[in-house]
Amino acid sequence: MPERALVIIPTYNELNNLQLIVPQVLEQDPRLDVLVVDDNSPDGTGRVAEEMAGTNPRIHVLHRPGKLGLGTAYLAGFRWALDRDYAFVFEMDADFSHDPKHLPQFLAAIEDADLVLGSRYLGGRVTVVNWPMPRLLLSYFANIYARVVTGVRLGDATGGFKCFRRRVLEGIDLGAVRSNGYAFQIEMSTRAARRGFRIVEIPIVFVDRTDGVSKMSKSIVREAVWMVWRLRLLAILGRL
Ligand SMILES: Nc1nc2c(ncn2[C@@H]2O[C@H](COP(=O)(O)OP(=O)(O)OP(=O)(O)O)[C@@H](O)[C@H]2O)c(=O)[nH]1
Ligand SMILES: [Mg+2]
Repeated sequence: MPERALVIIPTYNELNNLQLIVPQVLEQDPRLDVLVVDDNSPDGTGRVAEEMAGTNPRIHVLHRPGKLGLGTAYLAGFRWALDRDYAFVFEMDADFSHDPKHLPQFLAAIEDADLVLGSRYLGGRVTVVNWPMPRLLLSYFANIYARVVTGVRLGDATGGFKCFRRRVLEGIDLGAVRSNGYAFQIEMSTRAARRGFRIVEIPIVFVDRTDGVSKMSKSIVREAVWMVWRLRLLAILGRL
């Protein structure tokens, strides 16, 4: 039996994107399944996901009653995956910022790693397309800030295109994970690093969304500013 991989795609109003991206994900590798975690999107994304799942056994859907945030959507997806026999679990956005064509590179890299991060800032290069300069600067300096405060040296700690080996999700105390926005990405990778898991970064080209609207907010940034200090404190206390 080949080891199977689950691609978790959280959605909130991603109707057009989701219909296009799911088939593109599945065609990258026969080992891949998709789990859509939809938060009762007003645009009907959840209903369409359900229809897609009805026609293809590789597509699955989790419905939540309302917009509860990215972090808890992934945590629900991780638990769903751990209840089944997936060897690898991906995080991926629905909005085509994460190109499905990178998926085979993740699958190759995870052979020698516990966690593979798709990185926009690697080897002094910035591989982000179409972001306005303020957004790019925020992301770039957020990464430097996170690196300094957490002490974990990652090129792209806030990125959301990643692949976990099953044992990482089993090894992290998922019930203790608090952050819900970008901080969630920093928290998961920091916890994995502190637990001694082997993290490998691969370069990805990140393209700004062309359809739908961003769910980025000031409160998401604020959460990340404070969360890194919490992670530092927990590390000092030996509780990561
Ligand atoms: N289920 C669920 N999905 C969410 C939530 N917030 C964002 N998402 C999804 O998570 C993915 C990333 O969200 P985006 O809005 O693209 O956030 P972002 O990538 O940080 O922002 P942009 O770069 O501006 O697109 C997308 O697939 C969203 O639909 C949420 O509260 N619940
Ligand atoms: Mg996005």
